Amino acid sequence: MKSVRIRRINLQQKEININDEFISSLVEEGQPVILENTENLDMTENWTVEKLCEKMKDCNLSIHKGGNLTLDFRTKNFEYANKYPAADFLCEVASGKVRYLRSTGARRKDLPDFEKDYPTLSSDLNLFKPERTHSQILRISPKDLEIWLHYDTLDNFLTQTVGEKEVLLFNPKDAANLYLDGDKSECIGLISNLKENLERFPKLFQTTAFREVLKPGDVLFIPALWFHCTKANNFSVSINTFFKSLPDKMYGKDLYGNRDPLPVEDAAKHLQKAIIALKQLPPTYQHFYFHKLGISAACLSDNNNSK
Ligand SMILES: O=C(O)CCC(=O)C(=O)O
Repeated sequence: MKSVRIRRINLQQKEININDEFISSLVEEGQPVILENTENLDMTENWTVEKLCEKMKDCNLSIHKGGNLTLDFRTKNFEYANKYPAADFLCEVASGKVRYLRSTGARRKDLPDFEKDYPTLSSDLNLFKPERTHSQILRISPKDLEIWLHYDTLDNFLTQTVGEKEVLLFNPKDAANLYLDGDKSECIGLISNLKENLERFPKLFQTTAFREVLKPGDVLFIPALWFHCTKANNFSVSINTFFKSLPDKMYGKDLYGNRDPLPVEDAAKHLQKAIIALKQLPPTYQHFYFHKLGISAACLSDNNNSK
């Protein structure tokens, strides 16, 4: 596995303001980048655990609760707990218990809107909001909590406000070597247990890992479809902003920022029809024509599995 560091841009040195024009240039470039030396995004002093308990005292949260710091969405080694008093959650996180907040909207079907949902926090910082923002999500983790490797279909700014967070990203071009199951990877704990993962999943050797440690005030741009996992080095508070960069008509209703664009869903339906049509033929013809039409063996076995 090749390892490279994620490029950093010092906003003050380069006299850059984060505005929609600058954001468009990042999207066009399509590479992850860390914006550093931002104004008023380091909340180390303002958001100590005690101060957060006070600011969030009226909040009841929906959280992830488990016993293993390496969270795995595929095997669900955690459960969801609702109406969790924020003070209890924060004390447990501070003492290293396996708890994780990925904030939801005010009602479950609402998109998370950090500014509106957490006014006592959002008034503390200068969080920029791209014109085509989809949702803004508050994320709180204990030391050493690692989030599974996955991709999202929206572009994303991950703003680190308290604590340090290690991030590991892969280019979408590496998808074939990342052992995918839907939008998640079978490789779990890539940051904490890289050696074990390389032994079990040898195609990882062919990938290039983009790595860095986010510090309070850093903003990581994660382009759509880039795989990412993160690990908090200590008590961590981040906010991530999903925004759209494709034409509006290409996005369906999507609470989590990971629904495939509508043309992809359309293409998948056509592909299913093609597979069903070819399956009318004897096996020798099937293999010949699947190959000729460039339909991969993976599609074929997916189709077999679903039967
Ligand atoms: O660092 C985290 O808590 C998860 C970040 C993430 O997956 C995202 O912003 O999409």
